Amino acid sequence: MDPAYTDFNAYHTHILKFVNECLLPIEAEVDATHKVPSHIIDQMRTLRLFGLSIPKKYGGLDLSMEEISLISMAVGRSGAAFSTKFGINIGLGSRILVKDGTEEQKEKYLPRIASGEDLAAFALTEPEAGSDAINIKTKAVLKGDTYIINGSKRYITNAPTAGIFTVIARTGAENSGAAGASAFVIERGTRGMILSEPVLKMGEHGSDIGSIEFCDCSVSAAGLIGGVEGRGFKGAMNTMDFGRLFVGASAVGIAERVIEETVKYALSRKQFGQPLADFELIQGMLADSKTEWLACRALVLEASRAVDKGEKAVVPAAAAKYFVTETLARIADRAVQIAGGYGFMHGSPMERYYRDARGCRIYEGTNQIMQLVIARELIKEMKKAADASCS
Ligand code: COS
Repeated sequence: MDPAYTDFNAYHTHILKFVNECLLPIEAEVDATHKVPSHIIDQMRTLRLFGLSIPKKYGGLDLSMEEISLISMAVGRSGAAFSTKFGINIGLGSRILVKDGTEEQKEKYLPRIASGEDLAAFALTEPEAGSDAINIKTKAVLKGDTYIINGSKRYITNAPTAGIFTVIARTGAENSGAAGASAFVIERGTRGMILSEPVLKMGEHGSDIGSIEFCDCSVSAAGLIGGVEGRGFKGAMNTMDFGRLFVGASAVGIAERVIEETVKYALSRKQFGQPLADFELIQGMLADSKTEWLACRALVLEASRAVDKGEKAVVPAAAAKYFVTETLARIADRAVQIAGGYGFMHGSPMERYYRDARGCRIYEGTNQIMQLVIARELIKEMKKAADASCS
């Protein structure tokens, strides 16, 4: 094995070099064409990015959460479309299999996901169930040894191109809540699974999002993850804790880059006979961005270390996602403000960062859901402590 993959610091340096030399120069092209070139995906495969979190036994690198966050920050410097290419394989598209899958399922699918041979997708969201994820309507009915799946999924990252799908569907009655939702692993090309073309988005061009229609889609019972019904919702929520931390870490990378490009611009653009960077009101905005960025980075790393120590990830992950993506939005907004007319023009990097930053506050759970998740846990803990002191 390449020694770069066994020494984390060397690996990190290697990834940063790849980002700076291969990804940054093509950002504008990817934004304009909505496509990440296939040779870049091949390079990502060679760099083992698709297997960062997956156990070594199945071909992954099995990095710690802190290490994954550092790599995500590094790739995040080049914008969210590149991070998303491998982000689903290491998170939403593999976590349920890693945690709950049978050995047979792991051996069949994880090596393909870890190598990047197949892109992965995670299908939870529906036309009528996004934030209200517990109320999914897609139904899976067991007939003999086959599940017949019917329903629709929306806004699914990688759906147009993925080879392996984790799909959450209802195996229980309509009002069966979390206990009635199950997770399935389904391969591209399965009869009755219809994939849309990529839909156009405000930002993150190059990361494909599409919808899925299940019309009497037949999935062998061997596709029920873990072979047990009713684990799908909790598996999905658990997976999302990882996804939220990943989004937070990538957003730290994007914010770092936005600040760098803004300072460069402020040094190069002159007004009233001096560079923008010499004006104290501009300096105030730059200082705010840098200070907030430092807090974001510290929060993500602290949350990642908590996960590595085995602490409950729900609050650290939601807090990291919430705080960092709201901060990124402010940093991107200041970047447009500092760049003035240039920042407002289509095609300027500031305009692209601004559009890219917007999605992070929505996906993997809106930031309003993050607030709910954090507050509910806080209240639950306080009530538990109060009950314990009374008894
Ligand atoms: N890990 C493991 N289990 C979890 C969990 C987590 N992070 N979060 C919730 N659960 C469990 C709960 O413990 C509960 O189990 P019990 O029934 O055994 O008590 C069950 O799942 C249902 O949870 P809850 O009662 O909190 O469900 P609600 O419908 O009230 O609320 C929210 C759940 C709103 C927090 C959830 O639906 C959510 O996060 N929605 C956003 C979904 C999302 O992120 N969508 C983005 C698209 S997918 S990329």
